Amino acid sequence: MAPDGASQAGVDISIVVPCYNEAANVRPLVAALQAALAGRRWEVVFVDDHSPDGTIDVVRALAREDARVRGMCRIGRRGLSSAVIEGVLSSSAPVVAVMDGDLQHDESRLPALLDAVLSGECDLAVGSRHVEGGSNEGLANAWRHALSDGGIWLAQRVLPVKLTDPMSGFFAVRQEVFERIAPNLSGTGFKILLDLVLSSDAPLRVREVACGFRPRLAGESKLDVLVMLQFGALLADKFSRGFLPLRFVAFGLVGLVGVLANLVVMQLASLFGASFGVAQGLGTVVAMVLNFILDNNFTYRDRRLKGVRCVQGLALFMLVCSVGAIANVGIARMLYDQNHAVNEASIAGAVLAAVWNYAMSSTIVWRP
Ligand SMILES: Nc1nc2c(ncn2[C@@H]2O[C@H](COP(=O)(O)OP(=O)(O)O)[C@@H](O)[C@H]2O)c(=O)[nH]1
Ligand SMILES: [Mg+2]
Repeated sequence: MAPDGASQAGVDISIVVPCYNEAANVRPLVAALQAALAGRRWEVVFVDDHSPDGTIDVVRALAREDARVRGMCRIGRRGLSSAVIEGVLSSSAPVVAVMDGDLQHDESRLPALLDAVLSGECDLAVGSRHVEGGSNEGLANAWRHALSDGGIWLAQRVLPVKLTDPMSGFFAVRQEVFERIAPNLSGTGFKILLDLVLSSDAPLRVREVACGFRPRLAGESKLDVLVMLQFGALLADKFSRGFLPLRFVAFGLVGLVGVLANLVVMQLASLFGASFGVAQGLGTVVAMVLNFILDNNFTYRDRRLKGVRCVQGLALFMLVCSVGAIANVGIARMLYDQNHAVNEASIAGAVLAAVWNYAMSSTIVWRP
């Protein structure tokens, strides 16, 4: 007997839907799920990153009418993969499916995906556009097709299991399997399936189910150049077995851009007759501001600072980098005094400053 007020049992299936600016698609998606999952005990969890179009309000309104609908709203965070992770971890169902919120995934394939996992046949069932019967016609243009094919080719070089569509965002997985792998996930970017397969200690038992990929119902795609860079970084991270954390690689690349900017500005300032001290000061400030902007939009995109917090962050970042620069010069000077090796001394100083800047940025400027 269930206690007073409790329903008889929970659900068998959770559908996790990451969404950003999908207000117009929420109701049509729930209607589509209702039809596709008739006769099953299911729930849908929308994970929204505080979309400006009020996606979460539409979800809440629906949830008041239908107990199978849940919404999670994350403030000050962005990211498809991390949204999926939090949605799946919020589920108590034995099997969880992940699908996009724009109706690009064909919900009529959901039962096949779910049954493959529910039957115990596999741990993970993936909706594939590239097995017999699947299709990819919803991709917007030839450029998106080329990107998708290139990404798949690259991903297949590192995969421990055979997947014809490792970039798919449509899959079902045993919840406990996901939960076991969750601590190893990188969680950044768009490619949670790839992350999942690459982060599992033992190869997963996988099945593929042919799936169509329709054009988006409403709104626009959020895939952009930064998302693609994050994909490259995810592969680098997994290739190096976590030795090179994603963020540190990004932070280092941004740092190199800063060094270049510093040199260019110094040259220009000298051309216009500035003294060495003024030129160096100007170059340093420009490099710091540029680095802050790039790090805020790329390296720490999921913790992006806005408004007043952005200004405060910039001030703190400049302070941190100044301490780093002083330490850099100090260490280089000290080592140089000891053994007069100019290159080694300056490299050691630069590495120390980079590690310091990174550690401080990750903990106090862009706080987790
Ligand atoms: N919560 C959350 N969802 C996102 C984010 N970016 C994309 N999505 C959702 O992830 C799904 C796939 O994104 P979409 O832009 O359609 O990618 P595309 O199909 O590859 O063009 C959609 O439901 C988006 O609303 C994000 O930063 N946070
Ligand atoms: Mg889409």
